[in-house]
Amino acid sequence: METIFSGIQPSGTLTIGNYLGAIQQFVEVQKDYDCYFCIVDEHAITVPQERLKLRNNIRSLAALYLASGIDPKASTLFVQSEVPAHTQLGWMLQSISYVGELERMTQYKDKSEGKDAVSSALLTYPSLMAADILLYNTNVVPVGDDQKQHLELTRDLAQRFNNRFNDIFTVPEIRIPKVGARIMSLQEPTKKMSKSDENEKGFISMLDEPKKIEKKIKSAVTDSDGIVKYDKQNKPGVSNLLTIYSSCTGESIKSLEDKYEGKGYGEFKQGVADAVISVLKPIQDKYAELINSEELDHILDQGAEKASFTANKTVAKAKKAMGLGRVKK
Ligand code: ATP
Ligand code: LTN
Repeated sequence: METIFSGIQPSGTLTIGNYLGAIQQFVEVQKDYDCYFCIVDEHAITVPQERLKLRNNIRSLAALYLASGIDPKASTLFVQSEVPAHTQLGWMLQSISYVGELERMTQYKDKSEGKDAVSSALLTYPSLMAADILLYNTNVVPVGDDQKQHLELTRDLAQRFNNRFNDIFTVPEIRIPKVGARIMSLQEPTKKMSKSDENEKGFISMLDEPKKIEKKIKSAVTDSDGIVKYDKQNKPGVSNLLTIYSSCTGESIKSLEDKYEGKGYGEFKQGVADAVISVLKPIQDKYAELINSEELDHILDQGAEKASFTANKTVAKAKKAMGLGRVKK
């Protein structure tokens, strides 16, 4: 069976963008692959975090993964910082990453722009991400569109390591959903929806109450045409809502356009809100059962143990290939 790895940062409550771009495909693939899903808390600290909030976000993210349908019997769910092999291999991969290629990453450019105190970890973030993936001999990495560049770098680093030292890493493939790979902000539909957006109206959190979801969708930026039609260039707001609607219901964009032909945005937005609520409500109910349960800790303990087993083997191979440590006499 082939292996899948993916991670999400506990940097806030997940948005519908994270759900449609990432988690929904995780749930889909888990029966066909050996899956590892990670709460990448060491990535989250590349920008400042408040410790108690971070703690809560880690637990909350674990509960959301499970409430969304990640099955701990089929998949390994764990917290990155509980498996030290990630930072160990991350460091080794930093030693073969070039500053120039790291500086070219758009996520680094976006997150460092205009800031004067940028952590060095924000720059070396992709080397740690490559380690996450390469530790498990991963074949496929399901992510949203924004992670393409990081995945290409991961592939380069794997090949570079294999050529320079020893052929130990599997070069992974990227998997991006056909619809929903890039959900945009409700307020600025040319910008990606992001859980760390300062404007709360720009995103729908997976834990937003139905009333709030409805309100946010009703105040989503559209245009003055009054026509429900997919046209990313000229109608980014309506196109984004169509994408959300289609990913939530499975109905094609074309059939949604037909359904709302001659109808106004009011009715259309109500349809979008209903579709989102019907996806999120059952997840929220499940989440409430899990968040304070011991079962959650048990699942994460077992996940860390299982992940460590595989990851430690890879670290040992990588150390040997690079000449780190000793050979005992
Ligand atoms: P942050 O805003 O804190 O940087 P984020 O919301 O961009 O975080 P991540 O934790 O970086 O989320 O991403 C987790 C997964 O969700 C990744 O696979 C990413 O590609 C996907 N993802 C994030 N935002 C979107 C979006 N707007 N549309 C589709 N997929 C997304
Ligand atoms: N960089 C990703 C999160 C992430 C990840 C990973 C995704 C860290 N490690 C390994 C896939 C595989 C992000 O910002 N969305």
